[in-house]
Amino acid sequence: MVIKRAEYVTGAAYPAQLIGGDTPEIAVAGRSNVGKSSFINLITGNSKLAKTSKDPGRTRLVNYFSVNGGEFNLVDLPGYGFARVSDDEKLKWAELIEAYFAARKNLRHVFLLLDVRREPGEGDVQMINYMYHYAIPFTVVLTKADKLSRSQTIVRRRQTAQALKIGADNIIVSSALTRQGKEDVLTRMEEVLSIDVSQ
Ligand SMILES: Nc1nc2c(ncn2[C@@H]2O[C@H](COP(=O)(O)OP(=O)(O)OP(=O)(O)O)[C@@H](O)[C@H]2O)c(=O)[nH]1
Ligand SMILES: [Mg+2]
Repeated sequence: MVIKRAEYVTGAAYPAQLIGGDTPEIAVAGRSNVGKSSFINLITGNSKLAKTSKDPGRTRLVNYFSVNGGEFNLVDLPGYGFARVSDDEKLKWAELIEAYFAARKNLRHVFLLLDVRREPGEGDVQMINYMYHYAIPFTVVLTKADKLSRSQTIVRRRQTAQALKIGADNIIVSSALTRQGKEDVLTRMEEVLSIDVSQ
């Protein structure tokens, strides 16, 4: 997969604003500050496409990016697990995410991002349960690999696989700084988009 161009399409704050249509979608999910927006910028090769921030909870919208002039949409989902949000906001988040997954017709794959240094949290497990519930295929990505040594990363990858009961081969290690993992993600995207879902 070569991403030649990517443009911001729209951000949905409410379920009614989620976009339909037939364009395949690949979503990026994970807790606040895990590096979702940075991951989208890494994959598209455009460091200014998705807004990144040191302050957790920056992305409150479901943000759509159109790749290669409509080949597919990359979707930046709002992060969870941010302690300093009100119950009202948490509810709004849950409604938006529920509505997103419920109208998941074109959703081909989710990249679930986890910080390589952290144990999967409650929100991560909930997200995985959503994906099993709706039978949405997903790949786990360990972000910020530049923060650990190679050997520490290998250990974290194995531990994460055990904690989530998934194969270690199904986990991609990435870094927005060193661009590690970019090619693996692009290869996976190509695979998931080439699966014939019409039957
Ligand atoms: N060292 C390092 N820092 C990273 C990496 N990816 C993201 N960051 C930093 O982590 C912080 C959060 O990154 P974002 O991409 O904004 O995270 P997000 O998941 O989109 O956050 P929300 O939109 O708030 O949910 C920023 O300060 C980024 O520069 C990485 O691979 N390595
Ligand atoms: Mg973000």
